[in-house]
Amino acid sequence: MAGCRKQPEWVPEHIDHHHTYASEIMHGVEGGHDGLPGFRRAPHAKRSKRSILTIDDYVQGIRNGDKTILARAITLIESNAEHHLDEAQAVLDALMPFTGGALRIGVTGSPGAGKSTFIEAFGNQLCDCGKKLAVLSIDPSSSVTGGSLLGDKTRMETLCRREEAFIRPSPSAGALGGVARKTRETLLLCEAAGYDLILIETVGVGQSEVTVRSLVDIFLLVLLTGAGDDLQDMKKGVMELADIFLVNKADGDNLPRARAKRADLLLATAYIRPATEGWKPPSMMCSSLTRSGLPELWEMMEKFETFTRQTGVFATRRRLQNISWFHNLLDEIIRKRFYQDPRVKGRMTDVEQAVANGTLNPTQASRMLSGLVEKKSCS
Ligand SMILES: Nc1nc2c(ncn2[C@@H]2O[C@H](COP(=O)(O)OP(=O)(O)OP(=O)(O)O)[C@@H](O)[C@H]2O)c(=O)[nH]1
Ligand SMILES: [Mg+2]
Repeated sequence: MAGCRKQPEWVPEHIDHHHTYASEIMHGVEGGHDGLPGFRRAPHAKRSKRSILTIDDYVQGIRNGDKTILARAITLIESNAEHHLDEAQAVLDALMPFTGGALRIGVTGSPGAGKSTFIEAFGNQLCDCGKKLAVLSIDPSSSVTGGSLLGDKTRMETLCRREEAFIRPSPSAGALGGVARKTRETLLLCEAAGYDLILIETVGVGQSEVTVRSLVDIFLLVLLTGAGDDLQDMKKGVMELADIFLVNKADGDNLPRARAKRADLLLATAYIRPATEGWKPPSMMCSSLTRSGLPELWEMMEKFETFTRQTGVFATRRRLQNISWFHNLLDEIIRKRFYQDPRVKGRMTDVEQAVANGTLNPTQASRMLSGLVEKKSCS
């Protein structure tokens, strides 16, 4: 191997190449691991244990109610990778004829109101009655706390294990618009898989409940008893989204407080504009621990569904939701094309700087940049 020895890299170039040094560098091994002849993965070798699914595998699997395939399809939908987009949309397109059959229920309320515990109890009751249900969640705070998934897994422990139930936590933290789109598409996949009820849980901390309202047929507001959720402080806007008010934790020492809260609600709801035309939102009580009030709640939901189907509000709401979904998708495409346009990209930093320095006002700047793209479409 002596002939293979190289001078160390730090040696100046003019130094005699035959000089010897305390340290020498040897050529590295060539070929594969341990110097064995080069090893290349055979082209047909399996890269992962997960089999690759075709569009048809996804579609058939979901139609057959295969939860593993459903979960993988949702992961595909949630992927932000460009190359997954076409595949995900092909799966969704093929399944669209089988969607729309479920009752979509939104569940919102302040943090700790008992939403997950309620879904666990209510979900079990519905499964006992022969229903199949999927639970999805939108948690805008999950990027901060990171704990919601763990919390929900322990809160929905029995529901998790039931054959008739499918539970999927928040797609991903980040832009709510993106989460909403993914949740909608996930909801459609669950419908194609044959779930009769889709429950979407969200923490009522702002925009997320408006988003959920745009995805569901019926909207439930879960309220805390006692000191929490003071109706005076609660935003009127949030109350105007609800079809049913539910005072949870109506058990034990808390029962008198729950009753008082319900009485307050009855007064407060007399002055709000109902979310659903012709429907006066009822105020109900339940306990997710003792399960009291849950059968009555389901009866009320059935009544709501019958009422809205008869009046046509159900169908109208879904049509309007489809239109707004279409506009959201269109906005997304237009935005993406705009920001990826090479001319916009090329000028963006300069224009931003000019706006920051005050040499260009934001109105001029935005008109100027958007004008670049408009010119393109005219030519
Ligand atoms: N006494 C009583 N406690 C309840 C009831 N429902 C929920 N809790 C308790 O309230 C706490 C919060 O419950 P969760 O179900 O996690 O509440 P959540 O609204 O899902 O909370 P976030 O997802 O964090 O917003 C837990 O300690 C539950 O055990 C109920 O009906 N009665
Ligand atoms: Mg929860």
